[in-house]
Amino acid sequence: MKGLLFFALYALSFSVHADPSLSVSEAWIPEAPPVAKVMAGYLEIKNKSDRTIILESISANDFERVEMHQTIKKNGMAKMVKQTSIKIPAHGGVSFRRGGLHLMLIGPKRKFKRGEKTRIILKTDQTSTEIDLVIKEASLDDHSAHH
Ligand SMILES: [Cu+2]
Repeated sequence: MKGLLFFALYALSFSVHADPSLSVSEAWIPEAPPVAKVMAGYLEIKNKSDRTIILESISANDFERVEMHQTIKKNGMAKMVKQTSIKIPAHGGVSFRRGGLHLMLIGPKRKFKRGEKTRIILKTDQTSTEIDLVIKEASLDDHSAHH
């Protein structure tokens, strides 16, 4: 109950700001063991505008830092490469999903239960957008297997 109240107050402490040219869907985090030092984050971003938007950085209150990673296969090994920025083409989109481009949520500052949300802030070359990621059950092909 105490946790719930904390979570409610926490959620209220933000004012949502969204860039109308971006639409975000399927934003989620696979549930990880409480000892996990890093979690993966997935989302779909659409750019509804007529110009390319550059995603420059991501921040979150619940994590020490958030990185954008690209998983690449080299000599049969999966390797993650940190991305400094991501281009979201005009009238196009970018998918952060398992086995490809993904968010790396590093140093969780609290525990997450299934169904809870955590807010991240996408900073682009135009503005910033706050979105909520939902903690969901991780399926068998969990990203954390390659960490
Ligand atoms: Cu990664």
